[in-house]
Formats: sequence, C-alpha cells, structure tokens
Amino acid sequence: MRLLHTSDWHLGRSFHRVNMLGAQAEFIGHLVDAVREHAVDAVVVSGDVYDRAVPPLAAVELFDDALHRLADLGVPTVMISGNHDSARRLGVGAGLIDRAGIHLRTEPAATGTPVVLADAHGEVAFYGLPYLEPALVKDEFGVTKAGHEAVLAAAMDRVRADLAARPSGTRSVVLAHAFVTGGQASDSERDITVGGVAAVPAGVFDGVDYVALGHLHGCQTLTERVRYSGSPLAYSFSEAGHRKSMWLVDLAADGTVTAERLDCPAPRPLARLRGTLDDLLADPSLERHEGAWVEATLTDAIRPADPMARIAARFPHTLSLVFDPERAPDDPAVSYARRLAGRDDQQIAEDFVAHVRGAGPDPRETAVLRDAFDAVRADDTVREVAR
Ligand SMILES: [Mn+2]
Repeated sequence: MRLLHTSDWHLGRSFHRVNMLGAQAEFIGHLVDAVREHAVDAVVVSGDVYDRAVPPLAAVELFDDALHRLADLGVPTVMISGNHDSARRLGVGAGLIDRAGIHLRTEPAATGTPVVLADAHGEVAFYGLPYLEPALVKDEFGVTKAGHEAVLAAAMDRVRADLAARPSGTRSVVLAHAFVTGGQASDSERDITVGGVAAVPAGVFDGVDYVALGHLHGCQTLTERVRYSGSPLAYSFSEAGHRKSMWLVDLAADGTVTAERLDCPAPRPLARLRGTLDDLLADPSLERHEGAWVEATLTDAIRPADPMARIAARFPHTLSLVFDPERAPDDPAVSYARRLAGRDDQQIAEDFVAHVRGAGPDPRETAVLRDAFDAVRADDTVREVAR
C-alpha cells in the first residue's frame, strides 16, 4: 500500500506580513497532483490542518476545496486534529464526510477504532490519534499522571489491543500529533510542555508498522517507521534551512517500510542575513538573496536611521528586522533578546528569581513555577476548546 504522509498545513497562518493563503492553495494543488502522479492509495494528514481554533473564512473555504478535491480523487484520506485545531469544530460533519472517503479523527475516545483499508496483500488498519491534551483526556484514558507519555501510552494500548484482535498479518498505521524525543523543533510550533516534559519516547509507538507524525515543522526520520513529514511551508525564519516535503511511503505485504521524500513548492526562498547595514547593502555575495524573504539582523553599534527603507532598497522582501549590536559578551548592555534566546519560560522565571533574590528557587519553588506555567497552558487550551 502506498501512502502520502503530510501534516501541519496551518491553513490561515501568515508569515510575518505575508498572507500565505495563495501558497497554501498552491500546496493543495501540488498534493492532489502528487496523489495522482504517484498512484497513492491513501493520504494521511497528521494534524494542525488549521492554524487556530477559529480560522478565518478564507482558510475554511480552502479546506473545503481540499476536501472536495481529495474526495474527487477517490483516494481515501485519514486526518487527525492537532494542537492548533479545535478538535470539536474540525470534527463537525466528520460522520458525513466519512461517506466520501475522508476519515477525520478528532475524538480521543475513538483511538482504538481504526479506519480499515485494503490492498492486494490484505488489510491495513489506520488509527488516528488526535492531539491529546493531557489535562483534558486523562479521565478518558484512566491515567492518574497527566503527562503526554502517560496518555499516549494508554491510547497506544488501545491500538495494540484492537490490532491483536484482528487477523494476523493485518498491517497498521498510526497518525499522531506529538513531540517525540529526538525530534528537532523550530520557532513555529506552539509549546505543549506539561509537567516539564513535552517529549515522549518513540518506543511508545512500538507494535505498529508506520507512525505518521505531525507537530514538528521540520521533515525528519526518527526511525525507519517513525517519521515527521514537517509542514509544507516555512512559518518562521528558523526554518530557513528546511527542505519542505511529504513522505511517499510504501508499506510492503509484510509491513516493511520504504519512504521517498517529495518536495513541496516553495513560494520564495528564505534568508537570514547578519551584519552592519552598510555591509549588508554592499556585500556582493548576498546578491543571490535579493529575491528572498529576508530576516536581517543589524549589528551596528548605533541603530541606523530609517533601516527598513534602506535594507528594502536592496532586499525588497525583507520581512523582519532585528537589532543586535555587537558588544563584548560581558557588557551589561548585551541585548535582552540575546540573553533570553534559546531559554524556555521556566528557565527565564528561575533566573529572574535568582536575579532579584540572589539565590535561585528551591525544589518546592521550582515546582510552584512549573505548575503555574502548566496551568496557564492548560487554560489556553481549554479556552480554545470551549470557544
Ligand atoms: Mn503545527
């Protein structure tokens, strides 16, 4: 059976001030062409169809168009909701579109009920695990510790129990939206840290033939059978080095996986430039970036006048301007942004305590801070679900 694995479309998301709907529509066309050209048997979409719980109308219309085009192909599609989607909104009408061959799985309770497809070698069971927010699904899965690993492990127990009751030789595919240990994050995923632990070990998914992951926006291979497709488009400059793609996966009669990477069209290349304004305007080696979407980090000791207009004269598609004056590392004026770079909320809060009190938090205080951050994140999720 031949699968096309994609995720993290984030329909409705813009890139800085650029509306990406045109590029997203172009990607949908590319997806439909790839399904036809490569004689795909099933499409899997592993969450974050939309960028937010209540997407703009144009994004909903694009999704509607994608559903029609996929259904017209007559190729079954299995989709799950991600942490950016409202599972309940996305799931409206799922029972009806099921009849058109589009299988949308947004219900945590249905994780042990697969979509069963077949090819010449027999049946393949597709288990859609929507994004599982630990605080919201711990009762459903009967776990006491509300962490990502505990709820995913419980969901996978249901998958393995269902699979064990099927004819031997039944192949299996799991769709999941999670941060799996070893994966590389970028700046455009929303943090899902709970209890200080966002990542779950890949071993949680043992016992199935292929795991089609969503959440991380870089295409990556954790093991031969556990992969992220990544997003089809870059949504932050931290993805400037990414090659955006989908996985074309062949599942052999015995469940062996072979995968080929299919590139997605890039609306415009990305470039991260760094230097003084005069250098960036003069350096002949930067000519190849003149048509790119540019993030320019200016290192001038004194902020130059009218920098955006000046940089845009050479790089008209500059979207982001960052000031990071070169200073000695021990200079107290070293930029605030640089001091915070690469550190999470918890570390910043712990350092703040150390800064104002002279000593960092003790273990009990550390736990209080962690609980507070978890509560805020859970509250955000609950509000999005309830909206
Ligand atoms: Mn995402």
